[in-house]
Amino acid sequence: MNDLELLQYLFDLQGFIVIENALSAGEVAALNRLIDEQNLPPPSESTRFGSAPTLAASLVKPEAGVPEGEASADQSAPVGSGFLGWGKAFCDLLDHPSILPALRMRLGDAFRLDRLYGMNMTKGMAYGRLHADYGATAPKSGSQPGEYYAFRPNQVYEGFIVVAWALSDSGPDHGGFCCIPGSHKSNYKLPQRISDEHEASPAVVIPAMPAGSVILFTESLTHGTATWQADHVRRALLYKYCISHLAWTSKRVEAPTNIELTRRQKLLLREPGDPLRHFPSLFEEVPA
Ligand SMILES: O=C(O)CCC(=O)C(=O)O
Ligand SMILES: [Fe+2]
Repeated sequence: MNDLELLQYLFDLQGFIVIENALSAGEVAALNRLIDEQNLPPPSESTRFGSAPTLAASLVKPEAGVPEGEASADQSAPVGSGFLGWGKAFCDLLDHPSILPALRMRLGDAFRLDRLYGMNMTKGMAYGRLHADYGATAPKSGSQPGEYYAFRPNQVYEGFIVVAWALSDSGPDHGGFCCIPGSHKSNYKLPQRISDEHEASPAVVIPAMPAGSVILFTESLTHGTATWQADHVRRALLYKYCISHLAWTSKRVEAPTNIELTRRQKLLLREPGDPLRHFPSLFEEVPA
């Protein structure tokens, strides 16, 4: 079984996969250095940083406790391209070789980046109840259970895939990202008993992610954030991708004006369009 087959199987089974050593220690250090240079407000004031796009208020009244506009908690004065403008290293994560084969396997040849933001947390911070954007637990009553995870011949259709890069160690001893493995396929809404005390539920796991790991998860997975228990700061960079015809908001991540992007990186920031008809393949070789 090749690696991709294994990743495909585990992603489908669990709703997420962790790839360790996706970034070298040098890449992690360079990204952390660039973030340090931003003099961000302390995590206690703003859990999120470097968000893009900056979002309009949701048209739908949010359910209590469910994060609404993802940039709403970001006090770091982001601009249209968010942290992409902080350095080439952030742009190179857009189509980093560690994630590209897995993203292509999930989303095909035409996909786009919808939004991004960073997360930092310090000891004792609790943030983020369990939620899922699609399926039975989704806040929108109109979505049918499993609508975004119907299994058709050899393809899985779902909404968004989040790629979250760990820039500091996180895991069961630290807190951070947590989820209910397999919940992307559940036909039942999250029971209130688990929602009320998700950190006490044996159904909820906090995957181990040493710095340099990356997690890919489907937004139909029931997931959230567990209280940060570690002395060091949590740092993660979240990039949210979807098949090219989908969009979450009417706003777009803008290309940074100070960094030259590759052809593929530019394509990832394009307006939505029908895959391979109004949105080109990200993998086509274009003659120079
Ligand atoms: O990485 C985490 O803590 C989860 C973040 C998340 O689910 C969200 O921001 O919607
Ligand atoms: Fe989420």
